[in-house]
Amino acid sequence: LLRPAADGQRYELLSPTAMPRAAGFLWNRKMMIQMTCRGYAVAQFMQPEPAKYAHAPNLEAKTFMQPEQGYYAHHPGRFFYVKDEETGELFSAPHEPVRATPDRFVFSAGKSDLAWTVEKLGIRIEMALTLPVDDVAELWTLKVTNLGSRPRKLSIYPYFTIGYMSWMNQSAEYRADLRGIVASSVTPYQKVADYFKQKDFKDKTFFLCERAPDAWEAAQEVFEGEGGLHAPSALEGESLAGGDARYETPVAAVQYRVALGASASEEYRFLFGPAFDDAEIVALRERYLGAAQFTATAAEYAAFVAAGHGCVTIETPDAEFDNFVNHWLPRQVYYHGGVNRLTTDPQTRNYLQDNMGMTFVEPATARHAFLHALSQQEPSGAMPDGILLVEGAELKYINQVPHTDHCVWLPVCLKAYLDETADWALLDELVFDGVGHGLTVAQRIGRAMEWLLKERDERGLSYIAQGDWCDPMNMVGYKGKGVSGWLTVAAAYALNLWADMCAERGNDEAATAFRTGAQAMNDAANLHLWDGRWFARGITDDGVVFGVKDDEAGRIWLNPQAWAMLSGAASAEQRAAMIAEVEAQLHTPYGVQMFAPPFAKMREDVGRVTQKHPGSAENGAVYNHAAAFYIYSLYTVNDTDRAWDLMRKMIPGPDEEDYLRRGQLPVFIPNYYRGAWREYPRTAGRSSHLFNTGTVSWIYRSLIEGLCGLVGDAEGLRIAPQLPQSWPGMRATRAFRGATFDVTIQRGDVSAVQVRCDGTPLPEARVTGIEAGRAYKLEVTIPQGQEGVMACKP
Ligand code: CEZ
Repeated sequence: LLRPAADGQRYELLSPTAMPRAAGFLWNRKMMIQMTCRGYAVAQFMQPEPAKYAHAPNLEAKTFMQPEQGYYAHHPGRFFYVKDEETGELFSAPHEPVRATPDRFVFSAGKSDLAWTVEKLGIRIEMALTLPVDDVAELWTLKVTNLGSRPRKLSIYPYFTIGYMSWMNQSAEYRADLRGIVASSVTPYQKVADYFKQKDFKDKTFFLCERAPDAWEAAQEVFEGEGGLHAPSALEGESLAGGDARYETPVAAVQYRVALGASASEEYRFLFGPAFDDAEIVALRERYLGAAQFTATAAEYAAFVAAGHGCVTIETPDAEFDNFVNHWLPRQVYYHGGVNRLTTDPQTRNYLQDNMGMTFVEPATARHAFLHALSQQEPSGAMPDGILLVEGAELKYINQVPHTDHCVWLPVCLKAYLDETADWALLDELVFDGVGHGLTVAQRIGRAMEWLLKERDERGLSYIAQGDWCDPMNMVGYKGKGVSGWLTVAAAYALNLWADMCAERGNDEAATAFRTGAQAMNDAANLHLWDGRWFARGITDDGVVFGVKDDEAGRIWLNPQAWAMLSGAASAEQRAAMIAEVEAQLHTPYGVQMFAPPFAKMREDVGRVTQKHPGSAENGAVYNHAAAFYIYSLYTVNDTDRAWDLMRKMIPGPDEEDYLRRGQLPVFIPNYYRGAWREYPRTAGRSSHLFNTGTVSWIYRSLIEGLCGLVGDAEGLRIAPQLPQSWPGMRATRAFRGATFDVTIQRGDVSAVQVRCDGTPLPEARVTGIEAGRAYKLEVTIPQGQEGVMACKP
């Protein structure tokens, strides 16, 4: 059904029906495309706001990418119909729209291309997609092979949907001069001001052919006719009619009539994407559309993706896990840090956490992002709800809803950056805000921490306003009084981290002040939110504590427990109780739920989260971002086996049953798997297929700092691996501060971690005086049944 290929560089799925939504994604500096194994596609590019060049058949709402995308027959996609001219038989690759059972099917997700092989009627279709690095265009290769020994007569019809472009103006025609179909439209608007904003939009969609086609059709309805997409009427005739679309839904369909001798094959290349005008189309055609250009572009794009390889590769007893970590996890981290989820105003917490991950992949980008975010700090010390990335960007959608957690992420994410780079000079950089006011990074973070201390009620708990990390928890505090239990301990954690950094810089006075503040918050959490076995989630505007044992729904939430471990609010005894309750109430075979039981109806003093479908997204799914916090927190308290178990469950597989249930290839972590495991077992475990998620930064960090235990400090690299009990050892190659560490970890009769560096025993499990450019060999011995030392200490 499923297998890694090319040394883990690719993943292959051998059925178009077993996991119909299984998908891969590609992105470059300006665009992203996600494609399912069956040929459906969702693509977006930035101009600078996200836009589409292949649309749904009706006008789409434009907001964030949706989880569990529904696909339907007319969904945007890239397809090739194949007709046997002699028998009239028809199939299509990769699978849609004809849905004929193939003789052989391979969907192969690569890191820098997506490829399919489909065999049917003695014909092999190979199709492949790659992208350029800096332009918005899809580079498609199609190879058609006659697998038999008799000559064949075929018609091949690329069918690239363009869809409903605009209610104001849309059309399409074949352009012999450009050798392709060009659709034109006007992005709809009503306000005059929008005319000026939109007049330079790329409102054309082109489908260019390297080889001139024999015929074409540009009107979707004419192509489909009465036959429907399974057997379009236009394919009944010898030749497509050569039609155009005049205020009709456009399509790019062309026809090649081809005679193939025994074992012969033909190759075709196409370019698909948006453009402003003919001149741009001509330029793109010249730049990309040709065999040599395709080869060169594919190599450049592969190099672009390969640059995001991350800082660690591992070899453990779990080969599938290694494969995911070595090839796919850093790729997803790199995607986030590179294009910020294709928005111009990423939520501040997302921007900071995505760049926390980028610390391990491209630290210079992370550094720049931290400075950029701080330049938008408000005079009060608050961080805005979103970070504007380009001139003219605006805070939209969720960023118009006031959330109170954004300051927390500054020290949390910076801590990872400083541990990795020891770039303490960053804290002295001057950052100017919008009104030209200059403060150093350290001063700005200090202000953010003071803001967190200030935004508390008389009990010392943090106000939630209309949301904290949990976006849709919008009605706990909309009247101005409700507080967040999670935010209270998260702020305490942030304050403690910042206090440590102040101390490291010799500012003991600030360190003491912030530590005292953190203690006060932890105390307040204990006084008002400890519910006997776990911490409550918050207190509503009307003073109702929720996330407690008497609650029918939303009884126990993961976030307050995870962060109470990080902040130090939880004693060892409390920790043991919380962890036991989390295990009993929240663990599922697919990971740990964000809370339980899910809400079955609206709770007006909690908000929108309770209206989501039970078990989806924040309403009691295995919401991986929250699970990742918990995993990280478990590593900080050396709960090694539990951390490992949950981390492993975040990746689909390795057995077939699990793949089928998740419905996803192990090439990314989705934002959630369906939860409501007790209430709706049929759908539990199903992947959202949404690869935008803060999860990956935290899992990469947990892997490096927790499992491998190879974490930096101001002077060097500390070594404190936390291997699952069942592992006798592992190997890791870790790039760190310009040096390379080849690390072998084994169990032995030692009572604490012992390290030999290039054959010489080290006095402590830490390498200092690291020289960039040098290769170090570390032999690490960890205790049998090791309880370990805290690598990522809270
Ligand atoms: O958004 C994510 C946010 O991008 O939800 C997380 C939050 O921490 C991230 O910053 C948890 O709430 O508004 C909503 O209901 C949704 O919750 C979405 O916005 C959600 C989606 O994953 C967006 O991609």
